[in-house]
Amino acid sequence: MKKSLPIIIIALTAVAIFVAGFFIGKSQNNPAETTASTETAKTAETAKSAEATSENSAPDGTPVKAHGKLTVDGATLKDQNGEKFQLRGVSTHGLAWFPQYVNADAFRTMRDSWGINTVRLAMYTDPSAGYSESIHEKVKEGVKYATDLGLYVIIDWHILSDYNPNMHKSEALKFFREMAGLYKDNLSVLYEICNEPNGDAEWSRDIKPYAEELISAIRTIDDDAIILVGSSTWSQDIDKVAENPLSGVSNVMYTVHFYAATHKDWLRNKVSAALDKGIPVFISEFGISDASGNGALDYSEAGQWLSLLNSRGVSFVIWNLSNKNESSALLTPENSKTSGWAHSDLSPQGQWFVDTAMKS
Ligand code: IDC
Repeated sequence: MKKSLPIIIIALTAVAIFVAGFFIGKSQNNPAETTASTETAKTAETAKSAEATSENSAPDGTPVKAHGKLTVDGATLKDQNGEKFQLRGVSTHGLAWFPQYVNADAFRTMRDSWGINTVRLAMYTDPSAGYSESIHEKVKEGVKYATDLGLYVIIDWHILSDYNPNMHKSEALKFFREMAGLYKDNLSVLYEICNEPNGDAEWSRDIKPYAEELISAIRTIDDDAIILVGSSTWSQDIDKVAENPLSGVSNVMYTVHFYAATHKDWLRNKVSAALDKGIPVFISEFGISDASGNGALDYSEAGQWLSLLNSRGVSFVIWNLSNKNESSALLTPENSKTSGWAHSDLSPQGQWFVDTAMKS
């Protein structure tokens, strides 16, 4: 008994030390584990909220908040929920000629009273049509108003009298690198790289190589925004595009422009055929007058266009937000209000757009 006592004491002490060690270990491990898991949770939370901010910081209740990041799937434009989505909007006139309509109240009026979700900023690119680098500031202003209002916004490199996009390619590259740098994380922005090639500019020979170069320059900076590409004959040759589309690109759509009193079944047929082939078509400019932007409105052809676009979910943007004395202007020439227009301030085309197209 006497001999075994120290052994028992040693054994009990060992057990006590072991048990204490176990609990001390636990109590040391537990906070460490808790801290680690809290840190992980915090990091995840921070990452999530940062993601949420860069992913969708548009104000609640706005189009961009509801639809967020846009993607192209086959011929279809989709929103952040993977749902088919149609942009419906208004193009400015040339920014150098009608800068007064690029203001937050104008965009708010069009969003809230007319129901649009998109504004197109038409920046003519020929110096004779008012282009100089200083006009980039007007584009940035427009993008800011649109973004603040949760609207989508198309940055339009509006070639027209400079009919071949390669004519001002270096300026275009510089411009879109600047824009992509500013807006690569902005969910509102779409880039339109050549409004309407025309004259002898050909899709395969001139426009496609231009588009490849521009798209690659933009993609180096902004890897996923929607890019809109025009075609020859004032963006009517969607059939040529369908024969020889761009390859290895994503989130790219092809524009078709129509003026209902001039462009009828034959152009609608080309649009349908292209869509059937899986070519994503985007109407980034249209009017219901003739192609000059003036003359009588053709409501019946306009109705046929609307049926086609709505049945196929094709986006459309009407020309133009100004009070110029021409029938494609959405405002009457008499009124000089730059926002908050009454119904009577709208031209016949303006009234058709708000009452018919936007309600269709
Ligand atoms: C027109 C404007 C007109 C301007 C003219 C020349 O409505 O006020 O004088 O441009 O710059 C397009 C073009 C678009 C044209 C429009 C109507 O993209 O710039 O605007 N149109 O002609 N393609 C087909 C028609």
